[in-house]
Amino acid sequence: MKITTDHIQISNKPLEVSHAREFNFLAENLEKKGLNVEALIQKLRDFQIAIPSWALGTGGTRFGRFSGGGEPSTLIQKIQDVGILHALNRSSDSISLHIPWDIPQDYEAIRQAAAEVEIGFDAVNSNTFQDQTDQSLSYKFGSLANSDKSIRELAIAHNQEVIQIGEKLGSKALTVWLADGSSFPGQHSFRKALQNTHESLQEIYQSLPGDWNMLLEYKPYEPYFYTTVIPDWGTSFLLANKLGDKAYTLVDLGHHLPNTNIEQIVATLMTEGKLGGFHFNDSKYGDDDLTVGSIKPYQLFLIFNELVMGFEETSNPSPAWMIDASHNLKDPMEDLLQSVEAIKLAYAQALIVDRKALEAVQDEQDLGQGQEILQDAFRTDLRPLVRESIRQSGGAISPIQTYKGLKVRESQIKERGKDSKASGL
Ligand code: RM4
Ligand code: MN
Ligand code: MN
Repeated sequence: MKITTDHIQISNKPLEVSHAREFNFLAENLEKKGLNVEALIQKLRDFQIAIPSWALGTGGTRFGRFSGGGEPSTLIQKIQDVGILHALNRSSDSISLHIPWDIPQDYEAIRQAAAEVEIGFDAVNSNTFQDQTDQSLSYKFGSLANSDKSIRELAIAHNQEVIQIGEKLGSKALTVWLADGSSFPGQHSFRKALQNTHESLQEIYQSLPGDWNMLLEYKPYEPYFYTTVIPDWGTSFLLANKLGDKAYTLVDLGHHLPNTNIEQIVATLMTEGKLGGFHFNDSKYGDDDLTVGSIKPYQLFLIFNELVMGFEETSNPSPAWMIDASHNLKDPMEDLLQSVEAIKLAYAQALIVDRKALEAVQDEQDLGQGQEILQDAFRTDLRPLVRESIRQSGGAISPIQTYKGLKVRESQIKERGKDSKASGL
């Protein structure tokens, strides 16, 4: 199914009057506060969040997987699904591929399919956390960190191949999420594992084209449960620094122990100019990969508050934004639309924070007023502003309502069948 401008116009029609009323009321209030509404809308329109190919199908847990039906079973279908999301909200103009789940067969056809739905290719992701059929050596006990040189070489070669694939599609970054770690004390040497990882990453780094970046994720546990070689932002930052200018730390919201102050991590990384990428999701306990904004919207706002300040006050380059989620109950497409909306809302809230006033109360140590300023922004209902930004970009005033109204999932099931299965997790 392809979403046309007619679809959008017809579904927007009945919403136009009430949307205009809500938006005008909000715009007037924002202008009264001295905010430039047009500029806010432009910033929201420009903010594009990549969709990972693996979030389009139904994920599972280690106990089971319940397919939702109509999943994209080929790369072209995945691209078409991102095209549908982008047509609805004009906010996701790229797809992030995971290799080998998404190895293109016919590059021309893939590039064409993407161009048809006006999307490009975001960072490519390597996978050394699974063994592939016919793989000569196993990653069971690690890949880039493995004590066995030939296994490290295999993992390095895989990452180099991922770069080559990305180059043919126009990607500009390689994201490395290294699962390597240990599940038991004594299983491996921390120092050797880190050293091996550094050396392996160096080799991969040397294969990066001049205009590419390397984004290094971190994660405290899982799939290993005692240690992870890159467990935290500090280790990722250390490696990125050693590697060079093209290496950055990537913050994945689900990759922290509960209650970690992620907004502070963001501030520190931006101060050092090393925040290169961002994976959005929400979590209650661990790497839950839940819908962005569904559990801790205030935390998301505080993170955006730091991001917005970082944009203004540091020279950190604009990070690569991506949703990294896996939905095992909700329709993935609905989940992604909700996630994008939550991200844009948090961004909008951060944009309206009265920064000058906040700085002044910080100097005066007026703690109560500081909270008032932040929460005034957080509690302002900015949904009409986000909707207006999407409408002005040619999208749907209510992307989710339009998605449901057009019965997109039903038509996918008809086209692809009830049991089609997306490659991925
Ligand atoms: C990991 C990590 C990576 C993603 C995989 C599928 O937990 O978040 O970014 O590539 O999951
Ligand atoms: Mn991630
Ligand atoms: Mn993750």
